Amino acid sequence: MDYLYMTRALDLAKLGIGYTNPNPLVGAVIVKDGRIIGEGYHKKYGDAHAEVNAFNNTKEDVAGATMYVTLEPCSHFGKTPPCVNTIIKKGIKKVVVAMEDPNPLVAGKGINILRQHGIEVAIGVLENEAKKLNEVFIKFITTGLPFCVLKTAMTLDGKIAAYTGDSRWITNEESRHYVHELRHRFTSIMVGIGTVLADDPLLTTRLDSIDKKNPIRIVVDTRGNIPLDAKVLQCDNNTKTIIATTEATNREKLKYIEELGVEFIIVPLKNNKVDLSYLMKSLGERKIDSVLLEGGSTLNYTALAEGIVDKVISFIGPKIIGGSSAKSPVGGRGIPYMKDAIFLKNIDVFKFKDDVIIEAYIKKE
Ligand code: AOF
Ligand code: ZN
Repeated sequence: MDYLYMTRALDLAKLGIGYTNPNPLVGAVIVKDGRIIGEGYHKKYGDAHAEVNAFNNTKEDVAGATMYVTLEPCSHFGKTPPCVNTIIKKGIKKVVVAMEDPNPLVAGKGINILRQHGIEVAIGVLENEAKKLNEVFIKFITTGLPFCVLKTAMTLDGKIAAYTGDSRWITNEESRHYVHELRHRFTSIMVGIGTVLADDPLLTTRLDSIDKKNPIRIVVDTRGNIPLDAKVLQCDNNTKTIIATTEATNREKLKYIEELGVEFIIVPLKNNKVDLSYLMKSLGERKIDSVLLEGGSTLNYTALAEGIVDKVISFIGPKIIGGSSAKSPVGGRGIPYMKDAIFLKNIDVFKFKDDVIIEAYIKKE
């Protein structure tokens, strides 16, 4: 039964996807006499924590009940008072948590306090699932750096466009819908200037439901080559853009871009390009916890070579187009020998109709 209730708590946590960043996705279920008497989840950054919402969503007496929560209850005064205090006060008898809170402010303290107050605590029910759900939070809270996912789409023969440049479409509608869900989920989306010049993309989230969120658009543009009429420079309250550039860019142009409501970050040069590791730190300082990297091939290679990528999501459309000049998802100089390749682990393969999707994590020493 523990698994069943925790599965429910995880499903509740998922309802917060896209709204809680940089805070975690958390769900909680209160069970008494074999019955769920309260449920809650963290709905939005800065709002009440999941545990408090679960208490608020029951009219029954919770004394003696068990609480299932996907993350260790907090013990610190943040935007809200510590959840452990409420759990103790309400007379909860047992707490089942999926994973310890990686937040150094909590990190086991919540569990200890509960135990000191005679509350039984069980840890690790559906731990892997909970960790996967909060992979962004885990990286961000422990390193201050955004979790970076490289998303690519290619034909079966490894091309991202035909030799003419035509690329609409490589993947099917279901795959493209999933990409828009990712855009909703991620705080930012990053492209290189080459992609802006070639495709003039909008990089917004296009999903039917109205309350979907647009990611902050980050354009890596070392020399400030972005055309002033590029679609990504059209900003409003829901669609922000950051240009990551260097001292090489003309100040007047940057001033003009700033007047359009676009922010820019001056980043040092590394090998004549924007230093991506530095950029990641700057984005982290701006509370940007996640980056969906959508290429093109030059930026993808630099990002992989610099070690900023954590995860890869590769879409493969069942088509073949050939052409030795047609580009592949990762370009750049390339790695000279197989032994030096970037290796992947924890490979997951699934399909949307006939498109094959591979999700995997970068192996880091
Ligand atoms: C959440 N929602 O449901 C739980 C959290 O910024 P604060 O003050 O809301 O505190 C955020 C921290 O609280 C977060 O980093 C995590 O350690 C802990 N638990 N946070 O946003 C929740 N349970
Ligand atoms: Zn809390």
